[in-house]
Amino acid sequence: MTDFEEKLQQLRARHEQLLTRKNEPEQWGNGIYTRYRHPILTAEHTPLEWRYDFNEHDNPYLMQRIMMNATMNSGAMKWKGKYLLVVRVEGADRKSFFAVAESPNGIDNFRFWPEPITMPDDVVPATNIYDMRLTAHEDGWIYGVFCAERHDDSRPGDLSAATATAGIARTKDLVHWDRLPDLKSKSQQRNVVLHPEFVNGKYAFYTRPQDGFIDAGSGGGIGWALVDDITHAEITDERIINRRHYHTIMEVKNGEGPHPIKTPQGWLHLAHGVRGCASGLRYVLYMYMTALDDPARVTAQPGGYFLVPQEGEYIGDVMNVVFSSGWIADPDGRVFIYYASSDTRMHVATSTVDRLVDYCQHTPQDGFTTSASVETIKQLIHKNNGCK
Ligand code: BGC
Ligand code: BMA
Repeated sequence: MTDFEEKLQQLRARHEQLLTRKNEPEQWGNGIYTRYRHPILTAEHTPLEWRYDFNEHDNPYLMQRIMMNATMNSGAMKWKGKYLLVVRVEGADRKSFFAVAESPNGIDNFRFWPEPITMPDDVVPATNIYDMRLTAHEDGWIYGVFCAERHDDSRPGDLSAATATAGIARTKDLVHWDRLPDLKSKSQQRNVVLHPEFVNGKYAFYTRPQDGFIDAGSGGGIGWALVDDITHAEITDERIINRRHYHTIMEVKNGEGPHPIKTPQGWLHLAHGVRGCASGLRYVLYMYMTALDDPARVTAQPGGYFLVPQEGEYIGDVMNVVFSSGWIADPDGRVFIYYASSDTRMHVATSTVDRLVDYCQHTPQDGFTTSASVETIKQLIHKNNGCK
């Protein structure tokens, strides 16, 4: 065996070891969900074939020819008995692309399919696409709705000026994707999510109108819009169903995560909230519920955050961020929450539908002032004292 062959063998063995590493639940949590010790996907999990040239003659030093930077913000669904993610993979060149990874149990042994997704372009090609939400819609198609970013050519001098639009594609097998025209909307849009059922016979979208590329500005929060024709999706009427609020975890921005989970008690929603602080923007996850007969009517809004970065999760490309665009509810009631930390790696936390509904219905609401929060704490103390 040559040196090269030996090095290659070691590389493959190490990679295989990483891919088959068993994940372990963390013992102490908040009772609401269980986190796991290891990230489920990192840049190192991407196939070696995507990164190395294995030809000894062409790559005598066995160097990475294409480096991968991150795996994050993934759509998720159960597919043929497997837990499947459409991962936002980002290369060293800052271009994101989508790639499918699957696991037999939802918590470890995630493995990428051999090739990234070839996503057809819309009429005006995007520079970058990211953060796909997957929806197996009752019309029989699997939809991917994602952000398509383009340079804002109305500001030619500004290299950071960009526009965010919702791209829409659909598939039956997650390999071949048909691109539909981007969502037409008066404002820019990111974090657009397709509801899995028809509502009044129409396609229903969670939206996030925003004034600029970064700023939600006058965009009041998570919106709701019904669309007649998904093949020419246009928002004509949009209303805000979950508002941002001063001095909360979602003061600056919020956005729908994956599409909500249907439960007998209503739709369970996972979303992200953003606030500004001295170290930049802080992204956390929160939950809310809406009515079964009206997915746009909020019925429960637990106060505060649901999940925030912890320990090593704080560190990464964009610090102090957790973001979720995918979760899977199993028929037995288990829920797999897939989240990325600091735009760098993917994690899982598990819970159950019952626990999440209980969390939404029995966590005190935000009273929006210190006095109200202290009252809420005192009520709990008094209740506990009464129990003695
Ligand atoms: C990045 C996204 C980010 C957005 C707004 C994009 O260029 O790819 O990750 O959410 O900018 O900051
Ligand atoms: C956004 C999101 C995510 C990202 C986050 C933090 O606006 O859409 O892509 O995780 O910023 O960078």
